[in-house]
Amino acid sequence: MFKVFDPRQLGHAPALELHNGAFVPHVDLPSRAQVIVDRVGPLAPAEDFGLEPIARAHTPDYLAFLESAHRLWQEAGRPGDAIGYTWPVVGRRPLNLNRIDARIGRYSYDAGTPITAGTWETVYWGAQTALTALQPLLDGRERTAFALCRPPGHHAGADYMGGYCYLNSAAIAARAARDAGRRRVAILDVDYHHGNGTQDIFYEDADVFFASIHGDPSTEYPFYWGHADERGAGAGEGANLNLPLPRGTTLSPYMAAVDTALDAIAAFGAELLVVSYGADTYEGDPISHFKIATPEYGAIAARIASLGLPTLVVMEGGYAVDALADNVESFLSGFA
Ligand code: SP5
Ligand code: ZN
Repeated sequence: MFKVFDPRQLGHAPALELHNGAFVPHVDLPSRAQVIVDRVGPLAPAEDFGLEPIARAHTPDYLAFLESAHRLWQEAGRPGDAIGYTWPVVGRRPLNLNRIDARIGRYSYDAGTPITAGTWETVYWGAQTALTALQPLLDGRERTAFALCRPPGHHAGADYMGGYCYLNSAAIAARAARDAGRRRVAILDVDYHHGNGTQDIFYEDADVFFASIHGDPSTEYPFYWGHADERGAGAGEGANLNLPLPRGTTLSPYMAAVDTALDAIAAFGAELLVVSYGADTYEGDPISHFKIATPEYGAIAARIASLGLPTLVVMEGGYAVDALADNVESFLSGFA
């Protein structure tokens, strides 16, 4: 398995997130990546594919915002991380405002996703990490690859950040695989939280199938996406599959959902698979509520591997840092 990690992803170190009415220490620590590097290495550094493949999944105005936001925040005399406090309600008319607070509100949907001094460099190299890991799958040198991306990406849409995510590395890689000639690409999202950004990016796309297994959004973040009746729209109708599961879900019902998703991906005729892997389905995760045990990740991955598709694993969430290396190692072992 080809594994990629770029150390330029360690610069993003958000201080605080808004949680249950108070600012608390942020859970997406740089150490999340470091403990995985220390276990599953050696990992190759990223090659630089530039902004063009990133701009195939994100809008130019959003990228300009993200690149400049922390500088504008500092120029406004603010200390610390840039974070929003006012958001336009759904349906509000589009306005091109310059005020940094208005721009953050326009391009985000929560207060868990601060922009730090190191955010742009980190997320840029996160996207390059996914693109680098994709290459040997495209030229047939490898069957599986692991992109150790940090921060996660699956909550980021074409023009918004949220859920600790800024650039959607899995979506960028899936689009790059299409652009390289793969006619049909599937994304299987097994993070605890629904991959709303990925769903939005491909919602009307008939050639990228998105399947997600996640905590039921009627009780779980991100609430406004991930319901079972969201099936895609326009040309993409039928190419989106949400499999919400209740708090407390254990391996057996989880694996039944994996089988449902894999059957749909096989029927779709995918030529390449991107897996958004979150280890926050782990029974000890501090912010999530499934009951998957460490050795069970290998069984889940083996089931996914039975599809026989070239597969790119992209790292998403997982916040039990003490168990994270074990969980990732277990998951990757299922592809061996
Ligand atoms: C990629 C990913 O897993 N994003 C998850 C975003 C979840 N944000 C909402 C949950 C807030 C929990 N914050 C807990 C802080 C406790 N110290
Ligand atoms: Zn998650």
